[in-house]
Amino acid sequence: MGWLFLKVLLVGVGFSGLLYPFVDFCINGKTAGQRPNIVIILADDMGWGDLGANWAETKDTANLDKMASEGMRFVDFHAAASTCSPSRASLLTGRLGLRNGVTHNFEVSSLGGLPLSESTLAEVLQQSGYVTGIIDRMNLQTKEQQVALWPFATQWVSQHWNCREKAVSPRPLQLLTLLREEDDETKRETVVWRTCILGQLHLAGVHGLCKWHLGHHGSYHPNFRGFDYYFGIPYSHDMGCTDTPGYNHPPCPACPPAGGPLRKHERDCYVDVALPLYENLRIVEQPVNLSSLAGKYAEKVAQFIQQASASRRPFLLYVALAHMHVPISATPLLPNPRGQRPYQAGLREMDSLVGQIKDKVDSTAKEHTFIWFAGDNGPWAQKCELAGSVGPFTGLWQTRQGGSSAKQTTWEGGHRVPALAYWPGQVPANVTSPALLSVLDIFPTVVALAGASLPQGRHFDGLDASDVLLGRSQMGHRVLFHPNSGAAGEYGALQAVRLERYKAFFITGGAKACDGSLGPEQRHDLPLIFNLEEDAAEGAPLPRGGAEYQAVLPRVRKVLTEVLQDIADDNTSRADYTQDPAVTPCCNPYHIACRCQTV
Ligand SMILES: [Ca+2]
Repeated sequence: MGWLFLKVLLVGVGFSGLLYPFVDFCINGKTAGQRPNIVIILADDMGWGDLGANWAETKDTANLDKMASEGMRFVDFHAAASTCSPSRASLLTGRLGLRNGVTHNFEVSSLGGLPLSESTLAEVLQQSGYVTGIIDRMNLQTKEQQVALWPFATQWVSQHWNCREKAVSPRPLQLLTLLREEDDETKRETVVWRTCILGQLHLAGVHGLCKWHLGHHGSYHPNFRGFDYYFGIPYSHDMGCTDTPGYNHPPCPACPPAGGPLRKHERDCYVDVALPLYENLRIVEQPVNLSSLAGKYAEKVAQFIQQASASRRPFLLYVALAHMHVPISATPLLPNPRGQRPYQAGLREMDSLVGQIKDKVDSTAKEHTFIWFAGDNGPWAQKCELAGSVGPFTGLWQTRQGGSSAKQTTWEGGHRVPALAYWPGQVPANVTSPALLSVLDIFPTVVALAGASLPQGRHFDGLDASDVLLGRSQMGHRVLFHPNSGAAGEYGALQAVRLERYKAFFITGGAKACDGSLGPEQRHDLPLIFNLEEDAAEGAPLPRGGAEYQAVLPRVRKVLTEVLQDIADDNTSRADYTQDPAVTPCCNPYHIACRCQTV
């Protein structure tokens, strides 16, 4: 076993930086100065009106407002769905949930995640050279061998990765013991290579730092979806107890103390299992300390950007923030002359974190880095004063019927999100773009900017918006489809259609509102059609007998029929939504709330 152990050490040492000058030398000639670094920052449950540059009533986003003045602000930018998992799945695949299979949220005990048949943005950039290709240069294997053995390596790691015993990756000796049972030498090498990367690589080109929420079990973990390094929480931070629960509505209790009794389930609260914080496959803190999470993210981002930019290799950094989802962190509230309201304090904390990321980019790789900031869906209205602002997009027709017109709905308040692009010298400064764009466009646009190729054999719903971003065009989508996300109809079904300035609803329904009301689900064979340019609040649909309605109706029906046919002809995936309590992340099953801390 001596040779194998030496290789483990060699790879580990290489990734930890001691062989870095050698690796750097090998790679620079190929990529230096040619392709931009990409930073994608995704805010959670942030309202369109939570961005001061969008909505003057908001005074808590000084850093984001500055980024808007130095870059491009999109005022008609949309989530790909109006709830977490499907919106994120579409960001990473460029495809609607009907194609990629993710139509609603995954749970703490979900066995599945984003289907493995889908290619993620990270995987595409990894294959195009954004991953360093260090292994080739270490002469462990050819790329073809790695690819051929990848399914085996993935399967092996998922079989041997036991969350209750932490990961195998930081334990090379344990790994070697397990590997003794594998006869095939090449397979052994692949596993060693892969697990070393997952456990040791801190200098990789593709970096995920985030709330993932696309499956955490086995092969669905981000480390197996193209991210060489992962630091973050596996799902929303209200899906597990913590010691500092922060602000929620209704409030949730802290995790039970050591030796405490099991408590009764409380409605809308997870009380039995603590929220984990991962570094790669390993749980490094459970429960996560929400008060220090933003600081940890800032530290990891700065570390990564510093190391990656020093190498002059292009990198992808995906930062999916916990902000502005509830619970709002109990961080000591930042000074606020207008009072100490938790949501506004949380907004300022998020703004400060984004400012720190931008400052780090500016001081290290300003001319070579493209930052794209966007929201994943609108505010969660049932959280009352802990929900954000929809700005002018109040969804009046729906709120008159009862229920909310924000998160989980296809009304503008749930679907239209803040978005900014920043790249000094490339993206024009202080420009407001009215182009109709979407989170779906991030995938094809970033692939184009990176000089990579779209995966073959599937259709995409996003478009390459690089001409818009670079100030060469105002042309966004003519048509955009909004999938149902929990408030009405079947999950993922396309029953709201955006066509230029018009929007048609074939189904309506309100999400749970602050007052507890739920708008009734209503189907409209003759759709409600709104003219958003004249009626941003979606208060009064066009009269069905009017000429404008009659002109728009056949066009809407035509594009809807066309997209459904296109999806029927496409290679589509199906997500596994089954649950098994055994896959609940738990670093210490002997503690009632799975408590541990290793950092
Ligand atoms: Ca969300």
